[in-house]
Parts: sequence; C-alpha cells; structure tokens
Amino acid sequence: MTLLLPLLAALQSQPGQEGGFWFPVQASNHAPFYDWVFFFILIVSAVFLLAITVSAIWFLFKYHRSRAPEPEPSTSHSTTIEIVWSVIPAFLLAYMFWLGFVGFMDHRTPPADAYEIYATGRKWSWSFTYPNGAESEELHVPLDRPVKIIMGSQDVIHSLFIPAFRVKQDVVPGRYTDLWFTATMEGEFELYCAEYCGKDHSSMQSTVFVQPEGQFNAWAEEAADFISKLPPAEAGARVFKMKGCIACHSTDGSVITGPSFKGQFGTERKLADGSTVVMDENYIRKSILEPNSQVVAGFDPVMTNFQGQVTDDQIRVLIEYIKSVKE
Ligand code: HEC
Ligand SMILES: [Cu+2]
Repeated sequence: MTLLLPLLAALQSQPGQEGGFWFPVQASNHAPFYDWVFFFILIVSAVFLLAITVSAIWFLFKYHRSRAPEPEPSTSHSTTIEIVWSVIPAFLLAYMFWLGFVGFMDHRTPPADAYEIYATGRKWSWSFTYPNGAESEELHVPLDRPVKIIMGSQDVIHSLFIPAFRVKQDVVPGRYTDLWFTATMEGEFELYCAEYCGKDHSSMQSTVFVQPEGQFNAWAEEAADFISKLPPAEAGARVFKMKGCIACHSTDGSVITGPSFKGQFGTERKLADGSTVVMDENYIRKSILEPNSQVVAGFDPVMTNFQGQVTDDQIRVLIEYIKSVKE
C-alpha cells in the first residue's frame, strides 16, 4: 500500500490543477473519492494481472516436459499457499465492494437542504429551471453548496454528463431522475448529453458556470425577468436559444432540421396536406403548441411538442423575434 499511494497521487488530478493524466479537474465533492477508488481498483488489478501472467509463463518453462518427463506422482498441494491466495483477495474484493457501496449510497442520497434545479433534455439542447422561475440553456450553480438536479425529457432518452463533477445520469421521458453534487471550484466546465439521441446528438453540449453564491443569486435574479426588461424581439432571441428552437431553425436562411425563419413572416407556405397558409401570429402559435397539426411540405413532422413547456409571454416574444428576422 505504501508503494501504491504515491503512484495513485501521481495519476490523480489534484484540486487546483488542470486535470490529471487521465481525468479532468476534480471540481465537485464526489471527484476525489471516485478517482481514488478507480485508481485503487485499477492498480490492484494490474498487480494481479502481472503476477499471474509472469508466473504462468515461468511455470511453462520450469515444468516443461523436456525437463521433467516423469512427473512425481506424489505432488500434492500447499495448504498455506491456498489459504493465502484465497483469503487476501477475498478481503481485497470485500474492500472494493465496500468502497463502491459507500460511494453509491452517497451518490444516490442528496442532502435534504440541496438547492434544486430542474433540467429538461430534448432534441438537441438542455434547459435548466431555477426555483425563482429563471431558465437558461446553460447550467448555473452556486459554489460550495449542494445542488440537486431533477431531470426529465421531452422526447427520447438523454443523459446528463458533467465530467469534471464525475456525475452522469440518464434523462428519461415520462419520469424524473436526479443527481446531486457540490461544486468545489469556481469556473466553467463542460456538460454533455451522453446517450445517443438522434441526428444532432453530438451538438447537445452546454456549459456549467460555477459562481460564488452572491454572484450566482444576482445572475438568477436577472435571468428570472428578462422578458419584462428587454425589448420583445431581443427577449425572443433569448427564448429562442433557451427553448432549443435554435437546434432545428436557423435565422440566416440555411435549412437545418426545420425551415429557416429568415424573412418568412407574412409569407405563404405549402403544407404537406396540399393546403396553403400564411405565416402570421396564430400560425406560429399553433406551430409551437401543436407542431404536427400543420406540417410544412418537404419537412418531416419531427418538431418537439412545446405544449405546457412555453408560457404565453414566451410565445409572444418568440413571435416578435421571428418577425424581426428579415432579409
Ligand atoms: C427537433 C427539431 C425542432 C425544434 C427543437 C423546433 N422545431 Fe419548429 N419545426 C421543426 C420542423 C421539422 C418543422 C417543419 C415541419 C412542421 O411544420 O412540423 C418546424 C416548423 C416550425 C414552424 C413553422 C415554420 C414554417 O416555415 O412554416 C414554426 C413557426 C416553428 N417550427 C417554431 C418553432 C419554435 C418557436 C421552436 C422553439 C420553441 C421550435 N420550432 C423548435 C423542427 C423543430
Ligand atoms: Cu441527447
């Protein structure tokens, strides 16, 4: 063990460092313990692998038939060796199980006073909702305070993964899952979807911002009522990003999964059922709340259903934003 500890320390990333040989920075309460368990199991396994392989190869030569053509029939066994090689690994395995069990229980049990944030996964973006009603497409959390993320999906299975915090949990439609952590380092960290969820899965990334509690609260306050503070079209641009419309609709004329909105307001379009309709306020509202009721010709009916996911105020500023993207 005394030999292993310096080796463990060298492989692990240390607090305040840019990350270790294999892992990113340890930026949450979970990270140091999980990394330690990982490397402990890895090194113990490597030691046994080496010992077993080397002795197997050595015995291959030592007991080759050419050297001992007539094996001693009296060769029996050694009780001492058998006990040693059963009891020591048994204790090691029990210890590994114990580490895993303690870590798992801790991982599954958020502190009762944790700050709660709702996360929504959908093709192909994230949305986070805070207790004061603020919403953002990036995750903002206070430093040194337990945070519980309660997660749901609007469509398929996603998975929320923050490598620097060592947390990952599936996000499943029709039920809530959760995870918790205490961010222990100020800064920006990467956040990914870790479950293949369709065409643009690889762009379903975001950022975690960790700020001291005061700064975090100021941010949350500002984010909660930007709709009443900004001009409608500007507020709409933020809602457009926040709700993930931007993953499927461009405003520069390029077609992604859905039509672009550049210069579209007030123009006519053909629907898949052969009828035509003018893009006005009611059409946009209906497109958001019942996307499959009027499918634009030439597109697949794959738009997320935003019924219950956007407020009237948000729809109002979205309409103003779509009006504002002209040629
Ligand atoms: C998963 C991809 C996806 C997302 C996310 C998405 N849409 Fe769509 N949207 C589509 C597709 C595909 C169509 C065309 C087919 C149809 O009409 O249903 C469409 C059609 C529309 C239309 C009609 C466009 C036209 O030219 O007639 C509007 C308006 C619209 N979406 C608004 C929104 C808004 C607002 C959001 C965000 C709240 C959003 N969409 C999010 C895929 C998406
Ligand atoms: Cu995803």
